[in-house]
Amino acid sequence: MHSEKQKETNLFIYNFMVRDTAIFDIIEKERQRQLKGIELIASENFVSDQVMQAMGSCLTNKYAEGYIGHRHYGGCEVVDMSEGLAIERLCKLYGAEYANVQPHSGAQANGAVLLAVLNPGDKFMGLDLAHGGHLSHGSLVNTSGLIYKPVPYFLNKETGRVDYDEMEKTAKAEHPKLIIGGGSAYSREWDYARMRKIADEVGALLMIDMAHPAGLIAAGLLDNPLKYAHIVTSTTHKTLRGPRGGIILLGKDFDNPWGKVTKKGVIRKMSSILNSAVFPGMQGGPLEHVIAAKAVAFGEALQPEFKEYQTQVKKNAAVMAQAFVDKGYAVVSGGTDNHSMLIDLRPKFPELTGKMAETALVSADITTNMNMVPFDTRSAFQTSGLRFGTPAITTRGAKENLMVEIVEMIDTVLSNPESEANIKSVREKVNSIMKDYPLFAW
Ligand code: DSN
Repeated sequence: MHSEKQKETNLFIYNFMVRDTAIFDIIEKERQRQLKGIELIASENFVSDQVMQAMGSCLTNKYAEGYIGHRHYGGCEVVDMSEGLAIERLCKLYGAEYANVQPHSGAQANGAVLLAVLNPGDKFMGLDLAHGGHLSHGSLVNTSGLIYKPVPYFLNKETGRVDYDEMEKTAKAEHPKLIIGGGSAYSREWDYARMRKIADEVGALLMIDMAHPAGLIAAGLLDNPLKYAHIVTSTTHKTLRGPRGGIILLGKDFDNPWGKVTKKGVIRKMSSILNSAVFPGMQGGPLEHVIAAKAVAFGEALQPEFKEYQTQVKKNAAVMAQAFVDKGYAVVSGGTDNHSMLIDLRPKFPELTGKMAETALVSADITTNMNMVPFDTRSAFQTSGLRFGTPAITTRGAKENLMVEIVEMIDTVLSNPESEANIKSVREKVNSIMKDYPLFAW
């Protein structure tokens, strides 16, 4: 028989020895999937080991509702330092004077902005989801569409680019309080100056969601929306290559008096309104371990190597889009200015849905996602398109030559998507190639 003391000791040792194999075996499976496959989802990336270490740190244990120096919990002096560093680095990266690094995601960041600048039922404009917009820019199944009144704008059918003339007409007819630019499946540079002009003409605020190209913008390879927009939001995990999360920045009109007037007649600054919209408006406690990981990622993005990486992301995307065109695929808008591209499968494979294509490619260890294309004739559950992006594969060291080879393999799969033998031979090739592209230093 063990004494009570011995039992306690045993229990203590047991807690340290018994591994939760149920979950850690699953994590290992995912690690292997990431290692052996070609990752082409435009919104994904592979973070550095330091970013992962910060996310897995003891900072996850800390509650810190509130903001630096004004928390609702004791013991926040240390997390105040890492949150401060995250804000300082982020502002330096984009030339901002205000940043909020607490949003748990891009959708939360966007939700907070809507909460800050709109009242329920107010009109705002965003790019239609099927034309490359985002769920949180006015989809009727999202709070943005459930609480407020979205008025979509669209791409031009001929050019596959945002139709700014139509946007202007709609804005003048509808008088939205806010216009949102940016999207999830739009491969072209935005005309922020034109959007700001339209917004000014109708008395609307301009918000740019730069989640997708944020890394390219940080590296100076695309125009910086902070020069034009009142408010800029982003995620931190796409081209920016940080942990999953969101951010909000104020643009060039930093704290001009377009804030709300309180009942006491005081004009509240927009920075203060946005902070209140994030907490306590949208969220409770910030994820301080993720905020520390954001700080690490922003620090990495300030290094010269980050610009080299982003330059390669952009080059790889241009070569990949051209390789698709050369193989007879319809690339929406004919190409890309950023890291992503949208393929309309209908001209080349009229019977092949995005869903079928995604499934066949995933079986060959090439990961992408089905996507609606502008003027799609199929539903969001089938779609006629595929979206591709180069941030993740470029992190693994891929250069232009591999892009051409990847498109060759994608074409082989899609030309015969029901053949197991065809898929197997591509998968073996993919797995063999990826052995030469390291991931996870540890
Ligand atoms: N779901 C993301 C994407 O894949 O683009 C956007 O938030």
